[in-house]
Amino acid sequence: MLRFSSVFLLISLLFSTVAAKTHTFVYNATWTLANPDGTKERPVISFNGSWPLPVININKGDSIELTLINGLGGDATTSLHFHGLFQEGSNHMDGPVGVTQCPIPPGQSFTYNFTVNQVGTYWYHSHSGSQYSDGLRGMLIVHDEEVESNYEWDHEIPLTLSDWYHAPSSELVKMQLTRYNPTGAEPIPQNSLFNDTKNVTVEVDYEKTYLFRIVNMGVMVSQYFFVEDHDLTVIEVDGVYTQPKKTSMVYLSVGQRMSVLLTTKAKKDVNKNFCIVQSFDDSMLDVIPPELQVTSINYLSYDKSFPKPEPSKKFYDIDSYEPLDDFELKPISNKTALADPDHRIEVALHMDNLGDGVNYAFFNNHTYVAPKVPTLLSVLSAPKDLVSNQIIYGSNTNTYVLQSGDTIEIVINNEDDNKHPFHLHGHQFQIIARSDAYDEPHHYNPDKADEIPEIPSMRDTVIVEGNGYVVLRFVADNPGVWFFHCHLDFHLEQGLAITLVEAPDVLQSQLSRGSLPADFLSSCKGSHMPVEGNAAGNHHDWLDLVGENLQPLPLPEGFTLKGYVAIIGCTVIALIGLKSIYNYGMDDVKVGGTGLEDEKLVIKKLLIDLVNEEQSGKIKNAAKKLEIRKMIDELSELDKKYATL
Ligand SMILES: *[C@@H]1O[C@H](CO)[C@@H](O)[C@H](O)[C@H]1NC(C)=O
Ligand SMILES: *[C@@H]1O[C@H](CO)[C@@H](O)[C@H](O)[C@H]1NC(C)=O
Ligand SMILES: *[C@@H]1O[C@H](CO)[C@@H](O)[C@H](O)[C@H]1NC(C)=O
Ligand SMILES: *[C@@H]1O[C@H](CO)[C@@H](O)[C@H](O)[C@H]1NC(C)=O
Ligand SMILES: *[C@@H]1O[C@H](CO)[C@@H](O)[C@H](O)[C@H]1NC(C)=O
Ligand SMILES: *[C@@H]1O[C@H](CO)[C@@H](O)[C@H](O)[C@H]1NC(C)=O
Ligand SMILES: *[C@@H]1O[C@H](CO)[C@@H](O)[C@H](O)[C@H]1NC(C)=O
Ligand SMILES: [Cu+2]
Repeated sequence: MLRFSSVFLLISLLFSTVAAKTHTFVYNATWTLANPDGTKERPVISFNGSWPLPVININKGDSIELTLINGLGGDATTSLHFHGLFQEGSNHMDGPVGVTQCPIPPGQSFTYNFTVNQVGTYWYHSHSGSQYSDGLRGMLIVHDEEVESNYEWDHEIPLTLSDWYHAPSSELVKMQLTRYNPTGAEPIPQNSLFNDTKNVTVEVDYEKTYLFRIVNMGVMVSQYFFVEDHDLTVIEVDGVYTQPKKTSMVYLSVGQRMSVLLTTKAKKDVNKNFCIVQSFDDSMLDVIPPELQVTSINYLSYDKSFPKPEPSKKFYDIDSYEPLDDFELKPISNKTALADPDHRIEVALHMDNLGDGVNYAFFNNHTYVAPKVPTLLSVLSAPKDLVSNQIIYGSNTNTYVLQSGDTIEIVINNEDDNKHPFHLHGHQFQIIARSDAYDEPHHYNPDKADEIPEIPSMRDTVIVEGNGYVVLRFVADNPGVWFFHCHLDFHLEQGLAITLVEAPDVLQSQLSRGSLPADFLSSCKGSHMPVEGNAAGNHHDWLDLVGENLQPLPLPEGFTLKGYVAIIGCTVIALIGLKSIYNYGMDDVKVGGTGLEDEKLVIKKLLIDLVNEEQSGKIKNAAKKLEIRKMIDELSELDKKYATL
């Protein structure tokens, strides 16, 4: 009997380490109040009234069934993206609204149901507008004994960094996308958070190794992280375990993750506690309000009886920081660089104003505008002979159709002064080349660039420096519709995205419309979105895109807001932009003195030009006509309103 039960125990032990588990969660996303930075209570999005949101821990091979109930009230929609997960065979669980799903309408729910065959540090967040800045984000850690056995540690500590805004996401987006912000200055956060709070003390023992799994869950600003007088050893980036790399400091853009080992000192060598330092990358902030704490201090505590450490002056000298260059990290798999690509996508990135005065972001002169039908549903409903035809996905979705098995290269030439953290859904890519920042745009030239590293760094979110470039490669081995976008959420709202329609023919045979879960379709029904047709919702004539969503018209010929700003309103308008962002509440801004006169002039001139354009009879496209009409109406309204001021 005894022998039998020990065999049974052995079998069940074995089973428990290999058997895949299904983790079931039901969460009602609701508003609650929180004050994580200790300076202002604000509404945040909770799960069942609790915030911060839980760290989800699973093992490789496990499944997740997470039911998200939209209990936000009003007309707020939502969705969830599991950042970094490939969603192999479950593209419809990826989360970005308008790309792979319809928004989850108020009162409805959606079950994210998928299996995870990856390892490492991930996170989940709303992929509906900028909503995750309202706190709808949390960590997801995928454990795997096999890969973890390559390293040694005693304790594992999840850690989130983020920026924090006091205004709700809906207001932040309004601040960004307004003609009062012609320079496209991003809203400045009020604070940084460390594990969704501040002033954290991490208690440690002597001579132990700690694994910090770090995620930057912010919406805008990259952060530096280091621990006074302690080395860090990086062993993972974005779900890719690496050959260990020692450094004194790491840097994480929003969306990026890193796992670092920290070995504590021997008792005889310690007579104090130490600072854990996080700093914003201040080069990403257009203005640094005096009350903004750019560098924040937390504590590594060996002994509570030691006094709190005094931060050194050099912690505040961000210009002197020397973080690890992620380009140097080599995957533990030693995967070598992919050979010359079968398909190269080369895009130039720039920011500019369109006719509505708003500052947009462009790839090859096209800003991303979500289609009327989520792109995945266009793939699933398209006739076989048209499914690989890029035209059906619309002229403003920046869609590229990829062939199954091809090696894809994406070249981003950044013609903007800002750096941008780009995230690819559904894949990890190799970083083939990456330039420094420049004052003037430098396009990638393979003949002049450095040699491609033999074993390139791999990850799913990468920074392209201001006026620089980055070159990425991956194999199109995961059929699906994958978004590729700037993770700086305000830039995504400005349209900085492309859509990769990968192996749509294969995708059609893997996933049929009939097999989509009922809650998927009822989200579309509740959001009044069609579930078939091209980007314009047309399923009769698939090549007819009339009525598709289009970007606003350009500024009228000979009129550039930038030029205008330079000539007349330079300081005035630029200041209005920055100041209004800083104070927020854009539509209430009372433009004073010359500012108002400038504004009146801009409106008048735009109005005249648009009316002329409309009456010229040159515009044949029905959607464009409608767009113009709408703008004329809006501008007339404003013109009337301003005439009385
Ligand atoms: C959260 O609320 C939902 C719906 O009210 C309930 O079904 C679920 O069990 C709750 N989950 C937790 C973790 O409390
Ligand atoms: C953190 O510490 C500072 C300085 O002591 C204090 O002003 C602030 O309120 C604290 N914040 C939180 C969230 O505890
Ligand atoms: C979710 O929360 C909202 C707001 O509190 C509530 O009205 C709704 O009944 C909840 N839904 C479920 C299924 O518990
Ligand atoms: C999740 O998917 C699995 C496998 O496809 C299926 O058996 C299960 O019923 C699904 N669960 C839910 C809640 O839809
Ligand atoms: C962060 O919060 C998580 C979840 O509450 C906790 O497990 C972890 O220890 C915290 N990390 C730090 C560095 O305090
Ligand atoms: C990768 O290369 C390193 C150092 O060159 C070596 O120690 C390691 O065993 C290699 N790993 C694999 C999986 O080949
Ligand atoms: C974008 O527009 C500019 C100005 O009209 C033009 O010079 C450039 O060639 C265009 N770029 C692309 C990729 O179409
Ligand atoms: Cu960006």
